[in-house]
Amino acid sequence: MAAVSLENWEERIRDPKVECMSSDEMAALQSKRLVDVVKRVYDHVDFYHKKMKETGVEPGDIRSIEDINKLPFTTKEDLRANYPFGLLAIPQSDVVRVQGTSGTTGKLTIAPYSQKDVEVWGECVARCLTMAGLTKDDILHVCYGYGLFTGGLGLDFGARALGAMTIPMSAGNTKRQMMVMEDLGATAFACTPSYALYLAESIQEAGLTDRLKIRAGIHGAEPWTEEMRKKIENILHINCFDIYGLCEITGPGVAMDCIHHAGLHVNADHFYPEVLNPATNEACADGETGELVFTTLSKEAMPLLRYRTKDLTSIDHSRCACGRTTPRISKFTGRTDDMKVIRGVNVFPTQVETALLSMGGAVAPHYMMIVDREDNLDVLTVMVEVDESMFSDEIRKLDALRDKIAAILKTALGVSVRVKLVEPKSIQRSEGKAVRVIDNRNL
Ligand code: DLL
Repeated sequence: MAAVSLENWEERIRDPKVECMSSDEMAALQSKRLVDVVKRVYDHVDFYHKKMKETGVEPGDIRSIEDINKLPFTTKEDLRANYPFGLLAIPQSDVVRVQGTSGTTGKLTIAPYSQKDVEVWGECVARCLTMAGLTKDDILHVCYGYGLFTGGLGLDFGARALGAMTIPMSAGNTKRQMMVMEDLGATAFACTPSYALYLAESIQEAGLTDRLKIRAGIHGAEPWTEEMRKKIENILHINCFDIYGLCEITGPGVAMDCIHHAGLHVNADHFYPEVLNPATNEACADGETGELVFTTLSKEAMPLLRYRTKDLTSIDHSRCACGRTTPRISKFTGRTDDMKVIRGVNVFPTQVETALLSMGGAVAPHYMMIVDREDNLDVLTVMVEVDESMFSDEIRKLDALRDKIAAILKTALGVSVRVKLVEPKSIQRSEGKAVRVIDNRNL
């Protein structure tokens, strides 16, 4: 396998007219689309009509993108209250498909799409695949699940728009995944980063690394760290890229990082991003972390105004070294609801991942956090998989390793942690989104 080359990278921009637009041109395009979408939802969606009346804002008050903060927010609870089709802005007969969240938290959230919505979605994913250096000559092996979850079909639509060959493997059966990758000569693969690591280790163990033609990995749907990216890249000698999205806005393809890995480029002509201080709802300055909020600018079936994603990030409006001018959001630290408050300290699973990967090869970055309450005190236990070579070592050495991990985690997180070392491969591998935290506190 060989990494993607940087040669002629600047030529690999799918839609330079949009992706390299000046900020004034982009603002003009966004303003035009915002005025239009606000009018559409006011006229066709009862929920927005009422909400705008309550907020005291009329479509005529929205004249440019700068007026966006006059608009009301939309939350996941609003989507649930209007489940399934209460937020449709077009006749139901013009809906061509419905996608949904992976359903890890609460009731299913669905998102209907018109024919044009599906086309825009495919086009956005095609821009992302181009960012990863893919062309129509590539063969994309998709091991995201196909179904209501947007991962499989989203990558599929993108590869189709690009003209690349798609292998719609869907998730599961790692041995078969490896066999098909080799037989059909896949040059790129797409799956969650946690499954990518598992697959990479399996490829290495099977001695297949040099027999595969993979050059790029496209990973997202869950938070992952730069350290994790480098780990997968080093095992497979490829480049990995971070793709972001959510079914309510348009599955994967909302944003993606380029070869410079300096944040994820948002397809901001279709999805207008704001990063807000969750306590005050004021806009954060560039570089400041806050909640990501999206307004869909071109969506027909279910346009959303100022949708609160609960994802935490910061924004950078400067031009990227790749030549794109689209705003970049930083790699995600997590979601507001992933964050655990443990004895008053905010803890994210990604902090554990970074700390474990900083230790070199002794531990594998497969981990699980368990939060309990004992005698009214929060107790955080981190289960860590020990590397095969360490596990056969004597108990004394394992005790020393456990103490070392506990000390590193305490410094990284700011709270004491109980570390439990477990056998290699004993933490459950997931083919979809990894479950990293079990909270037994019933808060
Ligand atoms: O996870 C869409 C997707 C599929 C994205 C495949 C990328 C690749 P949902 O199931 O609706 O959609 O979950 C959306 O997943 O709000 C984030 O919390 C999280 N998420 C998605 N991509 C990333 C990422 C898909 N690259 C929720 N980094 C979002 C961190 C991500 N978190």
